[in-house]
Amino acid sequence: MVRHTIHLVNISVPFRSGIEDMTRPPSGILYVGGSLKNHGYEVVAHHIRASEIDECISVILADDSLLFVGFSLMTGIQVTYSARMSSLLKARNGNIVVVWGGIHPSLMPKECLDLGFVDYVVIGEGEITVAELSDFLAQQSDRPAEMIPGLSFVRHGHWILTQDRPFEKNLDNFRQDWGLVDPSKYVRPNGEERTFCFISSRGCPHDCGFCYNKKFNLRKWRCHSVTFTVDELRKINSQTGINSVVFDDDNFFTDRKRGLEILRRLKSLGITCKWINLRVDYISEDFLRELVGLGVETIFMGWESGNRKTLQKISKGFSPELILEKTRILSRFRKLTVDASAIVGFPWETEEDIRETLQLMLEMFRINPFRMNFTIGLYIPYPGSPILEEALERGFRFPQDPEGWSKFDILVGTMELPWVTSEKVRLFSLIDKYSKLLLVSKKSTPLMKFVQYAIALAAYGRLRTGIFVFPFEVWLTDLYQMRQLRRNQSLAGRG
Ligand code: B12
Ligand code: SF4
Repeated sequence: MVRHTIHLVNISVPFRSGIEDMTRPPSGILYVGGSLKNHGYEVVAHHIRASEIDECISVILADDSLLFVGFSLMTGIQVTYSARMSSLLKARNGNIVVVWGGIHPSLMPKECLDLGFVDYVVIGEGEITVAELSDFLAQQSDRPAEMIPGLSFVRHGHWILTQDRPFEKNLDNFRQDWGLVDPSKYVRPNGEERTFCFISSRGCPHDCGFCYNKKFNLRKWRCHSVTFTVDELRKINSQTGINSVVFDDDNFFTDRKRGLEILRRLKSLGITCKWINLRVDYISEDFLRELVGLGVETIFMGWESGNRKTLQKISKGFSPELILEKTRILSRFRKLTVDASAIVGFPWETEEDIRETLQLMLEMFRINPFRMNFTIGLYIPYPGSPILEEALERGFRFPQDPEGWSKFDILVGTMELPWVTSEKVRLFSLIDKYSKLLLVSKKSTPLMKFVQYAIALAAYGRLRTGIFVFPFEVWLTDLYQMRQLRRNQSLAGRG
């Protein structure tokens, strides 16, 4: 039998610190790779930095059993990197077949194919589609590409979009293949903690206006069973010695009973989940009590806005009053830290609307002082999101070429939004930095805590009065954090 090898590539992107995050597993290619291996194909996974593109190309070109190269990408700078690498591959060997999959190509298939160096786009859940496409490319099936659901390509100058690929009902039929990478590379050490990021479910039943979920997952939530999830993490634990897990699911607690059972069983294995994502309207006193009992230390909640109209327009399904009510409940759990995230700068928002969000944040701070880690992010229209239409009506346009996508970065804030001036973007960024200073870390030394309380009170004053001239508190904190980061990096280098 002829040997066929598929190379799968995930190019890492700079994250919050500006450094590439190589500590999160490239789950998309691990699932897809697992399925291809089950179908008898050889698979090589490349989770690389942008600086390693040339080296990776050489490895791929040297493989004489290559069937195709598959790229996994989300929206943003990953489009730029994947396009660079795809076009370089094509330039070196025009016969190489390039396949793109993942969130971005699934939501903008035509734009990706128009680039001229992408041969196929796999839309949505990739496991079955990629296996059927491989059979077609390897001429192991009589089925034409047009008959493979979940695929897009160009034939004789015409754009083809095949019928939708239905979601797999039993997610346990799909598995991340940990033999394709070294799992120990994905353990994040922090003191005694050894944390691993894992996906236990897909999708979300809600339809928040700024999120990719409604279009990509059609509000359908699918999950791995409790047993599957616990067994997978048990295996990773015995290989790498992890004692903590972060669930990167869209909405882990869609099924509360299942979620709690997973945490309970993991705890009995010595693996705790210290950080968990929870929707505001899922919060209740007894639920929090269970979570704290199971070792949860931080709740992440997207409260999104203090403006009623905005909450309605983004279909959040809760009101400013509910946010305050849930904050009161959270304040009863003194050991809990809350990562509380909001968005400002929606196309319709006036200065008064944004002020309401900041006022609600300060109200939340008064209810639960020094225990809330606020993020005030700028709204960025993402492909496929329900409120995108309104952004397009206000003159927003996606980048026209792959290089342009490198500026499409929510974290760096280099996006051009017709309804927000660059001056405002700078102001929002400063507000975000001051909001973060409202937290006093439980893990700080007594002296550091004293300094942090003083800075938090100063930040509160700034946010209340709106006076941000000479932001020395932010400069000092930035300087301190940079020093800490360098120190940690040099320690890691020595380790
Ligand atoms: C892990 C993660 C990251 C990691 C990426 C690590 C890595 N190694 O890739 C890091 C931390 C770097 C990251 C950063 C950001 N992220 Co992020 N991230 C995620 C997260 C939590 C999980 C991704 C994942 O692994 N999913 C599980 C896999 C199995 O799903 P999948 O990738 O869709 O794969 C399936 C299909 O798409 C397809 N497929 C995927 N790849 C391929 C490849 C081939 C060849 C084929 C055929 C098929 C295929 O098959 C797979 C199996 O069915 C998602 C949320 C989520 N739960 O999905 C957000 C998410 C992807 N992130 C998002 C965003 C917006 C960001 C940030 C911009 C900002 C942020 N949220 O902080 C930054 C980007 C920074 C930058 N500079 O560009 C959005 C993306 C929206 C979009 N349109 O792309 C998401 C969806 C979160 C959200 N709800 O908004 N992120
Ligand atoms: S923002 Fe969160 S709750 Fe809303 S649709 Fe997306 S994943 Fe679901």
